Amino acid sequence: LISLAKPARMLLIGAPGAGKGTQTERILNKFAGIGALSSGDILRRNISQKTQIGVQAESIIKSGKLVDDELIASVVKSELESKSWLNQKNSWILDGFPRTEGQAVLLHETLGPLNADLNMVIHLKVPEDIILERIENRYVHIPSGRVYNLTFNPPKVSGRDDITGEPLSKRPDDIPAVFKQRLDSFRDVTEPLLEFYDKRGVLKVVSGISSDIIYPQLEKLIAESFCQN
Ligand code: G5P
Ligand code: MG
Repeated sequence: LISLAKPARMLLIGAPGAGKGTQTERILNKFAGIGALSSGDILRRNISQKTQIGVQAESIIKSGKLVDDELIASVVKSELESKSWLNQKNSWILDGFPRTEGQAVLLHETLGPLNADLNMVIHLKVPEDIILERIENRYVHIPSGRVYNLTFNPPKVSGRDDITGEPLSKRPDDIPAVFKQRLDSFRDVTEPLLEFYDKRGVLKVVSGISSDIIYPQLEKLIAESFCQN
């Protein structure tokens, strides 16, 4: 594992199925001392545990729409608090939050006063026409957020998580009609966020048709930005 010389507070932005979860896992396997939070994983855990937040979010997620900015911002903020990541020292990756300008402003209200704003926002740019196939073949392990694909990275035992052996499930929003709505949300409200972060000088772009092409670009960016003094 490679150590960081400076704290990294990163956000991954990408279309549904672009590989945010996949790349997060690869980064954590390469660099020491980085944590990660996926807003979608937090919501899915809440749904499976039938919490009040889960009950509120379930039908929205199923429809492919976005949950309310204030709701997701407060959920992520309490996760950051409970992990003691609200400081200048810790390094972490946010996967999937913020994904609207409203959410970006809410996060800045939390991090700005701590002098701990995001210092790298990475757009994972993948052609839309190849990602539908990916999510149709996706299976997830809800407790951990680990993600599989029947062709790209199949589980060792069919239908079971590699680490725990627990059953995998299909996400209810991984069907073509809902995927289209998720892509629309991405184009309408998340893509404009790229400009917001570009103006603040923290935006980087990596692109390619496969996660294997994108990952080396990501690794290089992180190594160059955070591993040298
Ligand atoms: P999520 O959970 O954030 P999305 O739609 O943003 O969901 P998703 O679908 O989780 O993003 P990903 O993480 O970018 O995609 O992609 P992934 O899981 O790593 O890869 C997709 C599949 O492709 C996997 O099966 C993987 O194995 C495979 N794969 C990866 N690379 C390759 C490759 O190179 N080749 C091939 N063949 N396969 C590959 O959000 C879900 C919902 O939660 C709510 C919303 O309702 C949202 O729709 N939500 C929020 N609402 C408001 N604000 C927020 N901030 C919210 N966050 C979540
Ligand atoms: Mg994901």
